[in-house]
Amino acid sequence: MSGHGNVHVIAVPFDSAHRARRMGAGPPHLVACGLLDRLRESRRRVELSELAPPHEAWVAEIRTAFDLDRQLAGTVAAARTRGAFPLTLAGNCITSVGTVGGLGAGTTGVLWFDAHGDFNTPESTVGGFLDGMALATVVGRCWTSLAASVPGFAPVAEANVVLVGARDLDDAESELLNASAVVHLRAEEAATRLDAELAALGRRVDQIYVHVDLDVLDASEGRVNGYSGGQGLSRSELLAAIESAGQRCRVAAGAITAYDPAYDTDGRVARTAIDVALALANAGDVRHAAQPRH
Ligand SMILES: [Mn+2]
Repeated sequence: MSGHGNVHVIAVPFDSAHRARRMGAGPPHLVACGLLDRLRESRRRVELSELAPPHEAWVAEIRTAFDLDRQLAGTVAAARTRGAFPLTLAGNCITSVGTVGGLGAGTTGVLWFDAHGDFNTPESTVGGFLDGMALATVVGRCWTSLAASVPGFAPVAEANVVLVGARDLDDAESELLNASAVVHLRAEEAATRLDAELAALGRRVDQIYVHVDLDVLDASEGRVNGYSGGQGLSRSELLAAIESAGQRCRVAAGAITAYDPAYDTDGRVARTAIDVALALANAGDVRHAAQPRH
């Protein structure tokens, strides 16, 4: 088979239940900037779906997030059944619960790029933003009943999570993270330590989900959203890290989240996001190419 597998791009253009507002505007903007065309340049078949909450549903931040996650899990699972690589474009990081659910059975690891820990719980949060609890939800620390309603979802073992680039942590969140088994690499440690961590992760799990909250990027690479800043990864470090994930692990799905085009006044972040999409698809291809040897 050819090295380039098909890709199913799944747009979830919501931020806190608002469609196409703030970071919810990111997915349609990236599509308008040519993300699908870029993936098609390597002769992939690329499909696009856009998710929306059920018409009759009352809209509320938490409820709607999990409505979307339930749909996303089904769409991701269907893409995998067809042999396509699921690539989620989302406003919010809480979509990670749906994407992980769609990967279903098997041991799943997570490589999570983010300026933030997303490791608050309903008890520790002072901001009340559901996305600040996204990784904590993925590992089963909170919203456990709602997460259990997402088809295929099972909490990811904390030891199988590698968090890269988080530098903007609340005090209580920082304590929770330090006491957890999550592998946390600062941006400046990625170049020297990430490859070995991924090699070890690849031996522990069947597959990984690669979550790219674009605000992991260093401030010098552009402004990603209203929460971004501080010392993060350069564009080239981020792309190299995703490539290394593809070599060390079976990358089963990817996501690009938290991009608010209103902050990206010179369009640099959009160009980087499209490079990241291609890097994720390529990392997924390594899995396809490697399959016959398993
Ligand atoms: Mn995040």
